[in-house]
Amino acid sequence: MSIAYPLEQTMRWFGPDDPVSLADIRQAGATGVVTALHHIPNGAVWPVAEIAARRAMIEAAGLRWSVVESLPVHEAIKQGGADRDAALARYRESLVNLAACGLRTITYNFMPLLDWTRTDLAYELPDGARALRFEPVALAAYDIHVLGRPGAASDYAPAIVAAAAARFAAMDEAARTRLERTIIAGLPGSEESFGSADFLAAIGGYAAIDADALRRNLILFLEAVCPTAEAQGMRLVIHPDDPPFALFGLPRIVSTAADLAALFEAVPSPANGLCFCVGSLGVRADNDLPAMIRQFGSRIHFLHLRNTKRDAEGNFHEAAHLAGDADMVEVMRAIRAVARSERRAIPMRPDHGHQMLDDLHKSRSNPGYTAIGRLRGLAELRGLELGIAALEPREEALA
Ligand code: CS2
Ligand code: MN
Repeated sequence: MSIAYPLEQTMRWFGPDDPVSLADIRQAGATGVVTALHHIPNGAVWPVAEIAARRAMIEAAGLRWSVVESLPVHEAIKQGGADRDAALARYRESLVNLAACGLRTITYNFMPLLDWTRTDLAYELPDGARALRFEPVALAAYDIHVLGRPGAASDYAPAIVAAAAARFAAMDEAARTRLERTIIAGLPGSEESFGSADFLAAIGGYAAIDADALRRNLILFLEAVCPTAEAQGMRLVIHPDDPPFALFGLPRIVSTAADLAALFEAVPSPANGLCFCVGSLGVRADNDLPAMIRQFGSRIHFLHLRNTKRDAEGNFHEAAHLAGDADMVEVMRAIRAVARSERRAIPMRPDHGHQMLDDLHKSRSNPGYTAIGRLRGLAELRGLELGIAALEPREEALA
């Protein structure tokens, strides 16, 4: 069945070292990949030759390089340090080089120091599959007792502080180290990775940067790069905060509809776009996801369709794609409406998936980025889209 303006089905690929190959991704039914030049240090210019070689490798496997995820924003830009202007100039140069190679949708985030954050990478589900999980008590146990951040305890509710002390006391050295690594050593695709002493020092760099100051730095970044992106016909798409609330006393400013509305109002350029990550935004019960898709539809140029399940204690884990708190049917309906009214094929990816079946026994895998769980997610989402599209009026009737 062919449908009008179908979503472009992609998966993330971490490059030649990824245990999941381009052939695996193609067999999962994706037509595109999203990837980055992960070997280039954060902040350095991406040279045309390297971008072109990577693109050729992807195309030789019968796939398209659909989206760049991510072109990282250096801390000098996030913090507004002395090197900001030089870092902005290098960012623009990378954009021009990417456009020269035909890459026009560029993902980035503006989370201070950390990218996505979890406290457990192998949470066992009732069926034996494993998922990523976040527990505020575990985060507080690390923050207060391992990291020893001054004033940390005042950032948590008293019940969490008490539970964190008990949790810490019950952990042996190996468990403490595992928790430290899980939280700050960098999840796949993260731009930074820390040890606790360095992390504590880096947090100090934000002492004078509150949410308003960080917002100003984001606006300054966009004002500096959007004209270049616009001239090249590119879209920068910001990935929301994951999870969508402050951690370690560091501000987070891309967590809610109000955050996004303020951002698009401040920088109206069409190059100022959004990567709508359902799994990130859906962690907050006060984010009305279908309404946000309707509100920001024209800004959405990339979709992460993943689901999460919250509990009463403020924990969440990554649920099966159609099974969490986000009503994926309503989310997909809202997306289809944007795709049809704007007549465009928006790229999507299932984002993360469960570690399941044979992937539970493989020696090497990236947490969240195993093949089979993402294949399952992609297959479910593809079926959902087809089912919804089958009920839409035919394209001819629209003309
Ligand atoms: C990704 C992020 O794996 C993930 O959860 O969605 O790492 C994302 O690529 C970055 O935040 C975008 O810069
Ligand atoms: Mn995401």
